[in-house]
Amino acid sequence: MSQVETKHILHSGYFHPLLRQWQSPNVEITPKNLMYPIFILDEPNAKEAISSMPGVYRYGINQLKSMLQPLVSKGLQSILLFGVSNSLKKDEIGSSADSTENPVIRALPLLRKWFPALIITCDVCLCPYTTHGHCGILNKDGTLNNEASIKRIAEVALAYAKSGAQVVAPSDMMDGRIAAIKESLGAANLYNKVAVLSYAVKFSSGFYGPFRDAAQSAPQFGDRKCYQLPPGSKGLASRAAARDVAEGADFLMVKPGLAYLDIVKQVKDDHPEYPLFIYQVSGEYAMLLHGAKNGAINLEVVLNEILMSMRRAGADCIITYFTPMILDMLQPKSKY
Ligand code: PB1
Repeated sequence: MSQVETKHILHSGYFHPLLRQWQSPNVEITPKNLMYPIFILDEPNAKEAISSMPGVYRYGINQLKSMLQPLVSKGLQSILLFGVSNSLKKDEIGSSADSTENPVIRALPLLRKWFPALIITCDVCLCPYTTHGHCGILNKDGTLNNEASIKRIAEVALAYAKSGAQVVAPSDMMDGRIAAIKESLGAANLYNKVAVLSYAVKFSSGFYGPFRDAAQSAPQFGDRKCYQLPPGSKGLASRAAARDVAEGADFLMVKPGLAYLDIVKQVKDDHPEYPLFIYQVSGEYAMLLHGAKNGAINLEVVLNEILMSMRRAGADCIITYFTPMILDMLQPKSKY
């Protein structure tokens, strides 16, 4: 256990040029303000379309380099990995989350080799790998076993860190998982190599449906209302952000995005010294796409307005499935 108080650990928040840029917020949209979520499937050559998210795919490892190269050439600087498994066994504790067969574990060293300048963030959760589909470990009565969950989440975060992730992002919403992850990173002497992006303020929302289809991660019974925040609670949002700051998070996140811009402003006003991420989730992505397809909106114009609202509310980085389209929008326009 490191002798330094985890919240006094600053090096983990700026050991890389991109992280240092994140510590210096601006309002315009540039590639540094974008993080691209990517689904990695445990079928090496697969490229599976996701019907609920047109334009978004599950990629096998052998598809990643050719998919990412053009985006990196256009300025892509950070990605967020989600593992999806068609064949890995699911069990009560999500053993496949950090198995050597896990597609994220297998992709990390390759991605670090192919794209040395890219910041690779890994979502850390058990839901894609548990038989019950919840984000933590359950007691026999179906309630959450929080202590067992945060121990397991810290193990998975450490496995991704050791495999090459420069940022780990626990989306599980268990109480105390940030301190557990920081302690495991400290014990492995990884404080100045791996940052923690906390999904600190994540609400129980109707906007996650397409993702759960994409990641095959829906709860098999009940819901996530006992661990994701109640949609109407500013108070819990404030307390969750303050708690994760105290436990040593390097970056904070509000999720979903559009319906929670007031919370984005609240969190940024409360913690201006922390880079703040906002996640434009799958339901927001699908809603805009279908609206544009049906002629209700001009997608580029409305997307630009939403991105600016997110930056204006205080978000420093936007996690969005529209990243490839935004990178194209940011390309210098040809004069001819
Ligand atoms: O795009 C999205 O909808 C993101 C969904 C999100 C991923 N971090 C979670 C929401 C959910 O399914 O409850 C996954 C939870 N680990």
